[in-house]
Amino acid sequence: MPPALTTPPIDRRPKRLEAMRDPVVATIGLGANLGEAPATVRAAIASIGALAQTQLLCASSLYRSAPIASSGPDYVNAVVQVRTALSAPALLAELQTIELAAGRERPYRNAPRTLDLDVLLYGHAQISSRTLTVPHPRMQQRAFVLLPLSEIAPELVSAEALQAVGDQLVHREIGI
Ligand code: A4P
Ligand code: MG
Repeated sequence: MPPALTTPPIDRRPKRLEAMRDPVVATIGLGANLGEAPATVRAAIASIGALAQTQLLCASSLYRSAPIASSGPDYVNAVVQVRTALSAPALLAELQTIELAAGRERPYRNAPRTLDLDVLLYGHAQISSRTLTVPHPRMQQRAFVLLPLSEIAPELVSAEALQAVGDQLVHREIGI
């Protein structure tokens, strides 16, 4: 009988390279109500699709709605899904870089903004850190998230959830 092997096989997989993590489908909400909001949202969708290790899977139409718990002009919102090998914090950091490039300022909470990019979902992950909460804690309360999300991923939005925000007026705008 041969002696039992005591040395475990060598794990040659790189441990710390972002590039080697399994891709995840992430859902991102976009919003803007200052400046050329439709153009900004469209450009942001292109920027998200151009992120390293990230592939744009689908993008909703643009939707227009009055500010909710915010102020200023109407918002333009959209939702996209990507397949990404970035970690959730790395994805958030990339989205914040895109926000900054679009002139995002944060004078106070819920201030009008040139561009807001929120990680709505990151696969099935539940994340609760100082800088990141996923699923986004307010997404179920917002028609400007649920309507575009139901357009591109209807399986993620129940009829009950849509009904619960049915009093919020959101217009799908094909041409903007
Ligand atoms: N943070 C934590 N979790 C997340 C996440 N899942 N995605 C942290 C993105 N960021 C997340 O965000 C503040 C901090 O939240 C970040 O530094 C990040 O570490 P922020 O974008 O600077 O601040 P905010 O905009 O005041 O917060 P947030 O969460 O984006 O606001 P909401 O609740 O999304 O509301 N009305 C209409 N019609 N359309 C809109 O798009 N948007 C808001 C913003 C209010 N009313 C609106 C709309
Ligand atoms: Mg935000």
